[in-house]
Amino acid sequence: MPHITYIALGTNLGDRLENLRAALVDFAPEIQVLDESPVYETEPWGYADQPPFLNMVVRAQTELSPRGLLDRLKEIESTLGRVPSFRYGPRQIDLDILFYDELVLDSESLVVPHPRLHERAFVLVPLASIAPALLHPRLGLSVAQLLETVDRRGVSVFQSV
Ligand code: PH2
Ligand code: MG
Ligand code: MG
Repeated sequence: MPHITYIALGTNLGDRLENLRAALVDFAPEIQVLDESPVYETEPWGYADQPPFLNMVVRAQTELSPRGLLDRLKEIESTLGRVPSFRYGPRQIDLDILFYDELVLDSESLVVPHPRLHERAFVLVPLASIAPALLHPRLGLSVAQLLETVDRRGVSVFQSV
């Protein structure tokens, strides 16, 4: 049974557009991209003294389990040269599971929906461009409603791919 998942991509080191493109190429064949947001340039959140990010969100289909998907995303991150950094620090590529069907999961290694997505304009702006009506299964609010609660300054369209 295929599952629908939303994945956030972020990068602020190296050739940022190329990092996004390379990650999308590596998603195949297990993670089939169904829809892509534009690419946004975003001010760093959480730790200010680092280069600006490029962020985007995709809707994808997969037969992988949540854990299998997480492992595959971690594998792609290391293939693309991600090296360990500190919390909220700079990174070559970051691939985060935002939603997985209507799953609500709290485990030590994986929390779905992503626990901070509703606070982050750099996630909500791209997400709202492809799925404004999507309901957050824990908060019971749509992505468009969540977007109204955050400060969108510092998030601007970089390009549509
Ligand atoms: N990722 C972080 C920390 N801060 N800021 C922006 N603008 N975009 C990100 O993807 C991002 C961040 C850690 O995951
Ligand atoms: Mg992240
Ligand atoms: Mg991550």
